[in-house]
Amino acid sequence: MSTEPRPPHAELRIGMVGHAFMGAAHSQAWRSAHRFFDLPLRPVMRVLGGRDQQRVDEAAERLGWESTETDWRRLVERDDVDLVDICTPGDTHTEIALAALAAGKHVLCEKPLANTVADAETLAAAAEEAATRGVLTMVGFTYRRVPAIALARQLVAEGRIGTVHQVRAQYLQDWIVDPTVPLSWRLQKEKAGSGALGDIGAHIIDMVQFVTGDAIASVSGHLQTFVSERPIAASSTAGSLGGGGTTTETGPVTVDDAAVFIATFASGALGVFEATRFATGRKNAIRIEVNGSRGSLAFDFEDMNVLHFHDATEPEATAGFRRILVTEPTHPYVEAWWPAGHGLGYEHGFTHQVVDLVRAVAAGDPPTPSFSDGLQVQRVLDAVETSSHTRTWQETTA
Ligand code: SOE
Repeated sequence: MSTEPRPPHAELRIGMVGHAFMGAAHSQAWRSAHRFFDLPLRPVMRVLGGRDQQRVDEAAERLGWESTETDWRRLVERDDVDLVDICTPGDTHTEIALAALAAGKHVLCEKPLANTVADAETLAAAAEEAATRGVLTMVGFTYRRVPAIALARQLVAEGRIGTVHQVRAQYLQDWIVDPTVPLSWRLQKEKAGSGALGDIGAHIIDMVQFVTGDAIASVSGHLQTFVSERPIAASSTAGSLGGGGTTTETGPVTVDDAAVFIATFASGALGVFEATRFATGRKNAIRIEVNGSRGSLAFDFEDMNVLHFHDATEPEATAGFRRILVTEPTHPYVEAWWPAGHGLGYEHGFTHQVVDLVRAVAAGDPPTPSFSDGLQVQRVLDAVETSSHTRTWQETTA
């Protein structure tokens, strides 16, 4: 065995801003991606950003970051950071991402890309300019990288369900049905942009457009707020998904609790969408069904290792939905993990996101979904909101 020291593996040094739920999910991905997948660059968790020194230090210790900053501006300027990962509420995405791109850092930005179409346009333009300098960007629509969803995309692209005619998509949660759940940032328009629509509706818009390879062209929607006043959280750190103490004061909920819309696609296909935080008993159900001329696909995140496939070209006598357990090494992303049948979870989508991003950065190839893809989703969200306010159909084009 050679006694020569091994050359250091080339590194990709990460600076991440935000350390709540998404920060923890992203940290897990940065920690584990290169331990399961063969990556051309080894992610180094260089610095974690957060506003409060004690809290960010504790989070860095727990999540595995080497150092901390309490000012994101210092973090994006640091010479020992190559990529900035933005895991903060939507109202901060634009400023942080623009500063990071200007500083020559690659950017991974949580979804939705921004709170407004105007901001998303600014970001998409900045990303395009940055790409000319070899600086790359990606939006965190992580569910694309659930193996069953990646397989669904493959089957549609291979023509296995023929021409897509109809799609129905639901994202169902119930974490704010209780009216005493505090008024977190996710329920404030100036911070979150919108409610169920942007937070979880954005995911099903991206997933459906990804699986079908088609774009939503027009929408007719309705937004509803069921609980319009909620107790104010005892501290700004009160759980973003409902936990934490409250004060006796209340404040207005300024976003939707539920959003529904019907959509036409560029191809002429038709879609029905529903995003809600009031589906009592549904915790994180993401249900997507795609019907084509030669077959159908159906997925539910509450059974995320499974894809249902109906091949309508099979003889009638034996045709029917078959349950594919998407855990074979031949299925997307699965080979790097466990033996068939052992299954993956929510966190693996984030790991796959890191894997694809690191490979793209190493190759100098633009990753997907791009900021332009994020902008397109933002246009759909905006069209749904305008449709709800004006009671009219809206086009999603610029
Ligand atoms: C909260 O509704 C939330 O955490 C979303 O913000 C995430 O994007 C989704 O993955 C789970 O639910």
